[in-house]
Amino acid sequence: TPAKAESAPGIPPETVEQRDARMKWWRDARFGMFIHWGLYAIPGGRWKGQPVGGAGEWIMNTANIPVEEYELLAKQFNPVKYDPAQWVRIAKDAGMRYIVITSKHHDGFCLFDSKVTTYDVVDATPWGKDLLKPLAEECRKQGLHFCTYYSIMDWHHPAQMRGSDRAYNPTRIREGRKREYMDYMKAQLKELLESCKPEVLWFDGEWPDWYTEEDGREIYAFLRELDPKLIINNRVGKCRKGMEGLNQEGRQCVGDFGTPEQQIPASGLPGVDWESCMTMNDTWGFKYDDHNWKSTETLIRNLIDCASKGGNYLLNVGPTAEGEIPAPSVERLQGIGRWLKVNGESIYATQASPWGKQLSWGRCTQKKLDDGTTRLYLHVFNWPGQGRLELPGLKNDVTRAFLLANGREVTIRRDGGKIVLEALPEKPLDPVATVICVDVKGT
Ligand code: FHN
Repeated sequence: TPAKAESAPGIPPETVEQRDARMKWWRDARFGMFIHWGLYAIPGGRWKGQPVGGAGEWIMNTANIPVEEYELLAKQFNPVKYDPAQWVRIAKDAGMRYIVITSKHHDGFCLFDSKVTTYDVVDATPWGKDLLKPLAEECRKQGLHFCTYYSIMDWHHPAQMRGSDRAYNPTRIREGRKREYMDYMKAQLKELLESCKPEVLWFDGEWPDWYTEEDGREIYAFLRELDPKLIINNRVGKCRKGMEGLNQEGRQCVGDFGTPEQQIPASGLPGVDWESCMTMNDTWGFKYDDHNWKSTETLIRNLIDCASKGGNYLLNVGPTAEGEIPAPSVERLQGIGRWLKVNGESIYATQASPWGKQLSWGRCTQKKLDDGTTRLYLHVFNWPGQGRLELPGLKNDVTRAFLLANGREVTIRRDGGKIVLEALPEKPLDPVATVICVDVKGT
């Protein structure tokens, strides 16, 4: 009998092969766009003329805004510059292979047409149209995978009450109303699946105590029954270790991949699917006053770092209330796209580095080629002097080595237990990361 990949109680049984087939596109994709968009983009981190600290999408909580007051923002939400074709084009040109957008964040406001609430973009805003459906259609048209984020914690739903601890603020459930909220979630998730067919359901806000592991299994099983191919992150259940995002050891966890947040694991995690989500500045939702942008170099190296450890990189943008992706984000995405155009082969559909430890000069990914050889992609961050680079502990025969960007061959010399690449150009072809391909026999 084939091994079961997922054996948590209540979860549909699946063989390893079935699971591999279901996860294939996602594992190969390596790079996706996260989009945090909602009413919070209107204040953009300012409330009543005052700057509000923390992430922009948390403003309702951080500024302690009552539901009735926050709700009024919906009347102003009119994203006249929203151009889903352009958003998808920006993601695609950046080399991203999928998009994950907030369908409902912690504030409870829905970007899709929900029949179980009027607190959505269709019923409550001057815009009056579903925002997710056209994006989903554009994704399919331009060949990207469309995915949705959904928050379990909900500061607007009457079954939940915001806590008094404003920094962390898990909600409490009102007496006897848990089932009502579970059914609300299931109704909305079904609506989402039917209206825009997301390929990943990316849960969040699972930490309030009233939400249990068992609830997670119920939601997971419900969704996989509706769409057996769906991929669901581990925040559907209660297994993740804080922002480290990976599952706690020794537990039967629900969910298909781990979710490190604002960090990248220190080393590869054989047999574990994971995706690091990260902001480009210090907020997920748009903030007028956040200019603390990471450099393009950092973002490219983060993507490489994730790939070298067998994970995906989900990079966030926070569009404005009018519907524009901020220019600094677009610039950075263009820079990443330029690098990937030349070096994408070294990222997509690759596996983690064969070297467990980090290498002094950079990172490595690998891929099995059709002829059975393995191609190592050396991502050189620190270009070596004297035109030579040492590869420790490589016992396989090396058949060929060349620079990915221009195909120029590199001299290979065996020196005992290590391989030395020689006659490298004096300067890197790209100072961010120059990729050297090394083809070796076997694995
Ligand atoms: O509280 C949220 C936060 O606003 C944002 O959505 C991130 C994205 O991963 N997740 C939560 C914190 O874990």
